[in-house]
This record gives sequence, C-alpha cells and structure tokens, in this order.
Amino acid sequence: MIGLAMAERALPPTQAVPPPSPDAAPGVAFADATAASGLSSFRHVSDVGGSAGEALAAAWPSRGLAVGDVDRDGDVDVLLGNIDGPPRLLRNDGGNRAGHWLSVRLIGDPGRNCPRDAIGSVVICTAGGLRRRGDVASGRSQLSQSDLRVHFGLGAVSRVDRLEVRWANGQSQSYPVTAVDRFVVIDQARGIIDSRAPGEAAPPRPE
Ligand SMILES: [Ca+2]
Repeated sequence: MIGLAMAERALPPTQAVPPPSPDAAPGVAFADATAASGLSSFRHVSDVGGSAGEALAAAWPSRGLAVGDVDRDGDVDVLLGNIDGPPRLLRNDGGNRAGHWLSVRLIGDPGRNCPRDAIGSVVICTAGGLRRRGDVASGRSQLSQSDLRVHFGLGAVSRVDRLEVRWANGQSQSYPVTAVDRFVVIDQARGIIDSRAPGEAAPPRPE
C-alpha cells in the first residue's frame, strides 16, 4: 500500500484517453503516465518512417507477448495474443542481417538436480568488451511462453571471447564458441552437442 500511495503522488495530473477497444466497458479510461515513467522519448513506430512495417502501426487489444526465432533464421520474432481475435505473428525479416548474433539452447542434467529445460540458468556472453546476460526463464508475459533459447545480438562483433553458463543447480562452466551467427546447443552432461548456422543440415546420426 505504501508503494502504491507513493506512485500515486508521483504521477502528474492524469489525462483521460479513449479506450483502445470498442469492446471495452463504458466509461473506461486510462491515465497517461508516459512522462512520469521516463518514457517521454518513446515514439510510435509511425514516427520513424514506418520502417517497422504497417503491422506495428495498427492498434490491437493485445495482452500476451512471446518472443522467439520461430523461423530459425537468426533473428527474434514476436507473437502477440489478442483479445477476441487471432494471435498475430510479427516476423522479423532482415533482423539477422543487421549484425552478428548467437543463439544458445541449454539442456540441463536432472542427474545433477538441474531441470532438463534449464529454467533458472543464466548465460553470460563476453564479446567486444561487453558482457551480455541472458536468462532461461518462463512466464515472461501474460499466458505466454517465449523461446527458452537465449539470443545474443552482437552487432559488428564477430567473435565471442567467453561463454559462461551458470546452471540452475549452481554450477558454472565456460564453453568454447569458435563462430557466431549460429545456433549452439549445450548439454550440461556432454558439453556443446550442436553448433549450426541457419539452414545448415544436422550432422548424420551415427549408426
Ligand atoms: Ca526469425
């Protein structure tokens, strides 16, 4: 209650705006707290020349959001769950050409008290003088499950200096990554078991 009261005092005079959906209950209005939230520089995509495409310029009554590379081309796509309507997939075309990247999937070892989906694990990617952190987590948005793979955008950096996994059971280990723009699969029990570029066929299974 204390936190709520403080938040109310911090807000500027509210501005009623129309509800975003014609199906909303009569009299529903929302407070515009954009400036109070420090988002005064936040702009609608239509303000930047529509480079993101028409989809993001449309208004939808969306609640759930899941992100993941659904077409396995190296960039992160977005799936929106809408009220009273079908979900919308915003496929990221060209994002994989904007810079280098690395996708990491973890497989935990239940024998070491780590869940097989590795939820709770953390991946630390050091490249180009920066440390990037990615968490394997579930439930990032309402009724939605995002990709459990950890995606690192590397920009112009084409080499990973260190890739460390802090497994959910508390163990930490580093793994050698010799190339970027790839999907890497790390098994806690066996190490790196797959490293593949988009479209690259899986190696044949041993007889
Ligand atoms: Ca993609």
